Amino acid sequence: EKEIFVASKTYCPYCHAALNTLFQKLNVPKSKVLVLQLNEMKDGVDIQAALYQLNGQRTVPNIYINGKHIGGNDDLQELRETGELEELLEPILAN
Ligand code: GSH
Repeated sequence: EKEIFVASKTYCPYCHAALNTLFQKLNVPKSKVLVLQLNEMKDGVDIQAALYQLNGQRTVPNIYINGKHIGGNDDLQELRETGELEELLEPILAN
């Protein structure tokens, strides 16, 4: 079951940083994260437009954790610094 969603682009350094934080630094299993590489998808532009309608964010990475919109990489890193990210990830890493 995927509890984290990351709309990404393969060439986006902020996406690389966000995915590196999740997978390398925080050891989130790949099985818990749905990563869509929008630039490789036929409907990627439409998905990005739909995300903008949902959360007002135009850029990637566009991150959700347990259905909660987190924002981009800068938002993710800020949550990490305050310790809130570890809290959000706790139930995901526990099972
Ligand atoms: N402050 C944002 C973050 O930390 O996530 C920066 C994200 C950003 O600028 N992403 C670029 C983007 O989405 C790609 S590297 N550009 C518009 C687009 O690709 O449609």
